Amino acid sequence: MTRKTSLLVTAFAFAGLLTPARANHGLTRFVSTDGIDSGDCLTNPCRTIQFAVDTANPGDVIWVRPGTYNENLMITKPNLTLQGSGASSTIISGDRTANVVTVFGVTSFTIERFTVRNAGKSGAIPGSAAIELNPNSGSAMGNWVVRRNILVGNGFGVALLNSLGGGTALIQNNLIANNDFMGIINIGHPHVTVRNNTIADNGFIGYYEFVGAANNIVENNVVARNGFGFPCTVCTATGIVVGPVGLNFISFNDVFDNAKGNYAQNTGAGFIPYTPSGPGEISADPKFRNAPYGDYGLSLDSPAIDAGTNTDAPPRDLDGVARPQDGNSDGVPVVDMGAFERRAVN
Ligand SMILES: [Ca+2]
Repeated sequence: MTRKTSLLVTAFAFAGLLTPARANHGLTRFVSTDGIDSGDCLTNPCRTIQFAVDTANPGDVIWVRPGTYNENLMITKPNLTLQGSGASSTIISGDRTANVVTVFGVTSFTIERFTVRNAGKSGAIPGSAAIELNPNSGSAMGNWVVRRNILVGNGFGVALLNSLGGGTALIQNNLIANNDFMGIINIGHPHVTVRNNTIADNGFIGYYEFVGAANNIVENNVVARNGFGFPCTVCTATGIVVGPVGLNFISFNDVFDNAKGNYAQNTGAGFIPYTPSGPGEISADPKFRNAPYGDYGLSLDSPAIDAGTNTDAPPRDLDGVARPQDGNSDGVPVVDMGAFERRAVN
């Protein structure tokens, strides 16, 4: 190889290093409240997320700039990523009649860093969800990711419907609060990980699994004060309700003050109470900073601080704070339970 050829090869190698995202994830398309719904959303941002979704190819990333987007999204294209600019600043607000984000008949999908609110709430269960992930018939679940979102003011936070097996789902670092019915409903999906979420003040049940859900991990969550908004005469718990006991892994959660009890097994014929055998479970007031005003961060004396497991813990919290922090100043940084990591005091 001549020196000139070698330099060229080096130059192309560096060019490759500079553009790995495009090679791995398709194109990045942009949406902004001052955009226009025309073209391809690549150079000039579009106005609506739905237009960008309809324009995208499978594997694309749709980057949404701060603002409020009054939309009910229907996504039937595989392997898209909806990327907000931060949950507190990037809001998808539904019309209060239906799901806000419906992902239907596709395998893989990622949504992160949005507030999603105003799904339909009226009418009988099941109502509508902030985010419904529904593989429908003919498409096994691939990899679903719901990460670092705020899901408030809906019927359900996250609804995983129509299990067909296969694939995984990760629901991580979300605040799921003040929804009328359930925080998370899982209709029989296996291989679901529910980690470091704050699931509180939902009207009916915090996390609910239907019979058949197995090999699921529920850890490092705060599940508190669910079940006070909706009457349930057969419920023996409104905190965490699992399918088959012994095939799911419940550990390092703070499950506290749920209206009808904290844990139950759903047998299909009814609920029976049980106590999870996993380590690290506590039931104590998580001491949110100011929940009535939407601040579900942890007060200095919260028992959820440094009480999770660092194993497989996410590297950041909902707000982007690095995990783990040494929140109790004992010299050992340990991840907090819930969606918010309290910063160490130096
Ligand atoms: Ca900590």
